[in-house]
Amino acid sequence: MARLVVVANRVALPRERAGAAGGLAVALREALRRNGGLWFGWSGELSDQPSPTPQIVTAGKITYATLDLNAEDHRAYYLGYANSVLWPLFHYRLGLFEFKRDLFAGYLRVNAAFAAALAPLLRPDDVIWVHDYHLIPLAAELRKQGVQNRIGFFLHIPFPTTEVLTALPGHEQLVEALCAYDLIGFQTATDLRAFADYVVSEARGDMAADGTFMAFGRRGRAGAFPISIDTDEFARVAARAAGAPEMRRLGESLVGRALIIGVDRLDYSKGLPHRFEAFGQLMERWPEHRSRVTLMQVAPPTRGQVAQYRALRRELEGLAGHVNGKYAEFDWAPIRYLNRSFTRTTLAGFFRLARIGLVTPLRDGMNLVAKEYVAAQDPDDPGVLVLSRFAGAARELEAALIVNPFDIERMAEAMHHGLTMSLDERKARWSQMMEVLRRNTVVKWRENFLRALREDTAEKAAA
Ligand code: ADQ
Repeated sequence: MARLVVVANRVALPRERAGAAGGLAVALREALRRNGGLWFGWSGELSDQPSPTPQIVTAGKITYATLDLNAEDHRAYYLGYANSVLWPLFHYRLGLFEFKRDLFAGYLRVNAAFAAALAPLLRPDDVIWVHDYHLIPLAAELRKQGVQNRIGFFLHIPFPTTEVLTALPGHEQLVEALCAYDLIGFQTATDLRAFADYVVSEARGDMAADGTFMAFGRRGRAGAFPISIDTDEFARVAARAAGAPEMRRLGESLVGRALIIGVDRLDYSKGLPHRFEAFGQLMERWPEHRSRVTLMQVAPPTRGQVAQYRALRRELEGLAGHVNGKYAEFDWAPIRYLNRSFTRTTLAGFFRLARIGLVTPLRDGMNLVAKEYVAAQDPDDPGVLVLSRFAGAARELEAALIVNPFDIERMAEAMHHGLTMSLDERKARWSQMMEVLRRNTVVKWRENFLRALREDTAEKAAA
């Protein structure tokens, strides 16, 4: 079978500890190992004069090829266009996106440089799988380099509706570049529909029911491929973690109080201020929960160089301080707010201890924390997932308590409902969600995507 080439902004290098890699990195590595593979992307390093040829590291059957960025490209491509333009816009935050032409130019420049560095490493029958919004123009740039291989793309974040997307200057150029892929994967049917609408109403193209599209003179296929987790493995890790010293410490510190847990990157898409306010309302409207419930929010800072992220951090510190100042007792603080990360194993253990998993993004491609929380539960005493309707995961985890994160009152009610829910109802809801997660794992996701990408290859060859 053909070699697989994975391209992503960041490369999970082999020196990163096995336990630290998430389910996605593990699933991709497995696929690369199978027939030999190449993982290509940014090294995560900055240098004054980066070499245009990648650094190569080989580990077993996998070759890792990485490029450094210079400070200007990092500013324009990564901090700028990817994270201050596409990220807010694709998460429906028109008020936060800051378009400047030089950022778009930097984005295209880095994509072109990546393509120029990758092209010489490719073999004619390689299948190429590109990941995420940093690299939308990569296929178009590879085509300019004469690359004719099958190239697939998976978008990990939402694809916005046409009205939102057209606010982006140069949206035609971006979507035209996207259409250079042979297969475009989205997280949900909603994202796929948004893309189809753009193709038909803006690009005046065609899209058939099977996802085949014709736009900008290019034919391709698009589909929904909801990403997931390694369900059974995560459940095993959580069960094993239950006996670890951290869990004992957490358990002891709670002295019988119920735990509500939130685990997110510190990002404005995750709806953390709304969540803290809703928790404040829970304390206000149901005083019986005071001194009996603790919200633990784990949120390590990300993208600290972007102003909006610094502002969010300050806002959350203020909100947590406000709720704690109002309701804390000398032996109890309502909110434990931790700006740090934990290992996957420790998080899995925390999830299992928590009566409620609070996953309330304002917009999220999928949200794997929701799935991990469910997988981590004790089948005999499962907790309750409170889940935003705007997370891709809500399409699959219908047995969660689904909330609109803009409706603070309703979120507080959902927490109250979760805290008072009968064991029978908790078990029934959890079993339904677990069934979904056992059916659709990260391995299934990977296989479905690669099958679709390769199927087309076979069809082409037969034609
Ligand atoms: P993220 O926005 O990072 O990912 P999410 O899917 O929730 O969001 O998390 C990805 C992984 O990071 C999970 O395995 C999770 O456990 C881990 N993680 C999150 N917060 C953490 C924390 N505080 N400490 C340690 N680990 C943490 C993007 C999209 C999502 C999409 C994923 C995968 O924004 O919508 O689900 O990619 O496609």
